[in-house]
Amino acid sequence: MKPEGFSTRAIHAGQEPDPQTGSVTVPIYQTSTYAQADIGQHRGYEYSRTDNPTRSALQTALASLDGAAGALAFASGMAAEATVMALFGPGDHVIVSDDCYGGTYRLFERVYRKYGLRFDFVDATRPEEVERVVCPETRLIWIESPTNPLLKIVDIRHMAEIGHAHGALLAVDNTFASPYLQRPLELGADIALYSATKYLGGHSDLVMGTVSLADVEVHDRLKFHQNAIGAVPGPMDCWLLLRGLKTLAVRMERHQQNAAAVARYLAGRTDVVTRVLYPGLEEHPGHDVAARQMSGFGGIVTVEVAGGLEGASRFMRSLQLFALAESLGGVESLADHPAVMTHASVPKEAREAAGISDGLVRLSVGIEDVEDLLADLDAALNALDSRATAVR
Ligand code: P1T
Repeated sequence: MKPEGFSTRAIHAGQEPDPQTGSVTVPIYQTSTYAQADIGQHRGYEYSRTDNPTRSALQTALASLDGAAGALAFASGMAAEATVMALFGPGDHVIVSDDCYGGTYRLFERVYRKYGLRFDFVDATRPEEVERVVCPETRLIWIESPTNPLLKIVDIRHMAEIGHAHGALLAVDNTFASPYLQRPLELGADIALYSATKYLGGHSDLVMGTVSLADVEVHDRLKFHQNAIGAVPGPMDCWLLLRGLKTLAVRMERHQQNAAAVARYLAGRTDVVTRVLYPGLEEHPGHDVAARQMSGFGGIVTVEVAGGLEGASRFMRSLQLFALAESLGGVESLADHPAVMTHASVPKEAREAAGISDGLVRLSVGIEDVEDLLADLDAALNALDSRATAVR
């Protein structure tokens, strides 16, 4: 049989009908423990922190989608990150792409630095910057691509080459692309990590994280830490994520179709829009690399409006369909203000140096009818325009 396609695996991998009842969806094994026939005689399941059948099904599906040796699920994206970082110890050096989720910056700088890890934040879109700081103690290169919130594109294959030449692993936070649009392990990365809260779940109804591993030895070490630390998701959330995965491909197609239309529209509003960031726009500096390593450009568009914080605030308040909220990747459209909301934990100087200005608004373009989304944006920008004109 020829290898199955992405959507087929999303729906079937690890999800065969239940042998006992024929249930076509994986049962929610809402149990903490498992009866043993005799001391130490169990059927692969002893205790649900260690393993749970609903979580096992999910992990099998995730590994299949990423072409991984194995995958592991966690209670949140941050729990996944924290557990990955627990693989490292005092004196280990980590290179991080400078534009990353604010919580990632906070975890590394405010938590793991205390345990003797050293972090260098660099612009990974410039590989020479990574080469400049890499050293014999470098154990990990950590990148996002596209980055949150500036949608910078980092050349994953090139980062893997640099890392491996120095004996370091490459981890890619692939939250923004999802495995449907980009598969970091196929490009040479060792670890692909997700805030599954976003596109994988897709319905803004759960908080979870997942990690896919290229190598079985790294997988086994991370599984040891998953059990030892214990930041695991419950079976109900694993089931919701399994359900979300089944429609990942169709949702991503629609997300990016709508996002491309939104980006094109915003790029035409030069009267009140000062910057539009979307890797699908030819003028985006990462467009060529994105076209090479992704099969589409994703559903996030970041825009800078005139008038700084006041302009952004007026624009966001005027939106009717886009909810003013943190997070992204759900079916409904959301608007986030990185400087005050998701990236407030990044110091102001670091934010500004990276280009996260007060006028910046991150749009998670949902799968609603695109005409309605464009009309909503149009009305909100017009409100901005008339107020700006009135002030003048
Ligand atoms: O929120 P949680 O599931 O713990 O995932 C953290 C995380 C990790 N990586 C990336 C790229 C992320 O965007 C996030 C979470 N981000 C938001 C909540 C946000 O609105 O950007």
